[in-house]
Amino acid sequence: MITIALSKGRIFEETKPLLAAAGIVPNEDPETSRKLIIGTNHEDVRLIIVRASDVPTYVRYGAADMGIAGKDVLDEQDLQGVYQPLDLQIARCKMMVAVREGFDYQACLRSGARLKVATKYVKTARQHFAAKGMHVDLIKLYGSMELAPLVGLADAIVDLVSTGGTLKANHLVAVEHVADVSSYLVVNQASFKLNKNLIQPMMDAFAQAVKNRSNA
Ligand code: PRT
Ligand code: MG
Repeated sequence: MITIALSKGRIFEETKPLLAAAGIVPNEDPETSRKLIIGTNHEDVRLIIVRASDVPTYVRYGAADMGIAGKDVLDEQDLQGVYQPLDLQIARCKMMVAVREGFDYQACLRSGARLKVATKYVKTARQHFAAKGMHVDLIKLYGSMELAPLVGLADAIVDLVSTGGTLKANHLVAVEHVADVSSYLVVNQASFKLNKNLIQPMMDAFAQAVKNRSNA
């Protein structure tokens, strides 16, 4: 039996066609079902529904054999014993630095002022600003980063941007690109060795589906 850890929402929706390409169809929709373990048409494959940021944990400890998680999430975690064999190119977005409209980020950089930055992505943000030689105070948040500059908690945020609608609605502007983000297949290394006969064909089908889509 192979267990695949997924989060509901955009990752589940964009994973469905990849599963279909591997001949796997979930028995239920996690958006409407309250079940956390979902069977599939394939007797050897089941799905578990977890928080996006918990996917690497389930895979690392082998409670799931494989999973799908955003690069944003993966880069924040200890991935010992986990392969990241395939960029699925789904749930794509950009990680950006954003500030309040009218805040002069460039002037702030030039003056060498110490910036307060609120983010859920502390590790990634620390690396980004360190590489630029910037001194920042990082403030860890768990969500709604867009609020922080509006109420004086921070000068800037590091957050994901997709359409840009959320920034706009909150009078924020993106001022710097941190990283392109997409979701990756992650596989427990020990499970891979034990279940190669099941996992390898699934990985090949995902890879082919990603390739077909990028050629389409
Ligand atoms: O919601 P929860 O706290 O459980 O976890 P999560 O937010 O990490 O999960 P989920 O399902 O919302 O996102 C899963 C993955 O999708 C993330 O880890 C990213 O890799 C990817 N992804 C792609 C995004 C976005 N696009 C995205 N736009 N994740 C979040 N957003 C948020 C962003 O943080 C911001 O608040 O959407 C808002 C901006 O969107 P726009 O379209 O207004 O720019
Ligand atoms: Mg979310």
